[in-house]
Amino acid sequence: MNQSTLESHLHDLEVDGYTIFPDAIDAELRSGLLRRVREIEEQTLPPLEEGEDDDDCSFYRTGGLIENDPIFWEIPIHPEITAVVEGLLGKDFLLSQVSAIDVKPNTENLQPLHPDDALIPLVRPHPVPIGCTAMWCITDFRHETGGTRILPGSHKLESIGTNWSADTADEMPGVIQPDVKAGGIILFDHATFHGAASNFSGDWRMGIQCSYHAGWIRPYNNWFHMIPREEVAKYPEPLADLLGYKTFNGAIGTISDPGTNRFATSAFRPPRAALEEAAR
Ligand SMILES: O=C(O)CCC(=O)C(=O)O
Repeated sequence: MNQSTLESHLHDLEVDGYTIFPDAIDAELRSGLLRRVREIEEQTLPPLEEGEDDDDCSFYRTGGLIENDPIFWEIPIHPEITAVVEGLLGKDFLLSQVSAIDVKPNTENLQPLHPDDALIPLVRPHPVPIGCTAMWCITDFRHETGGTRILPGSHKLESIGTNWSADTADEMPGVIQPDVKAGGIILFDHATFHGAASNFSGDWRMGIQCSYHAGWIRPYNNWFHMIPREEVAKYPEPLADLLGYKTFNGAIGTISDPGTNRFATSAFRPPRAALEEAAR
């Protein structure tokens, strides 16, 4: 990506709280992702329990993608997206969470507008961006299909002047639903209010949400528990880095050696050492 495109995405994120990358997903990769998520849904969706009705749920969410199949490794390390994420969050940012969201056809699904950093106890607006989400549009995203709703500029607001988890927040003026063709990616600041929407079409609407955090904030997922080191040792290095096998600013996230050392600096090893040991 050239410098002016990078700057233009960063400008959109700064002003509107989101930016769009049309045609950002390779067509073969996109159809592979669609196929694989659908297979996982079929294989892992639990049977309905007594009294449960599948019609009562409006979308399926699929987690554990990275560890499920190497096809998903491409997502967090997408070169254009990560260049912009680094511009937004700074060096040494981390992968926070990856999951697929498949919204059913002809379904009401007004997920309350929310910021993805709602659980972080910092006052709004934040002095610096602390996280962002890349929504991979695996199928078409638009009003009819239940494309993600976004309140532009809301990352700069202290609040949106209403109880945002109440239904009334969904009627807020200014909320948009960007028209993004399958293969595009919407990147938004975690502080930007957004939410899934009703799907009026006869087709499923699939997105894969890939979320990142600044390197000094704890990610949503605990990758160290989710993926054994022996597996991570086989991952591409940039992906292992994103899971936390690198330091922030050279010091945060290191491995302390047990025992006494003469010099404090010699007591720490980079987290990558754990992968090298696992691979041996
Ligand atoms: O699927 C969407 O359009 C948005 C989903 C979302 O914001 C969420 O699950 O947090």
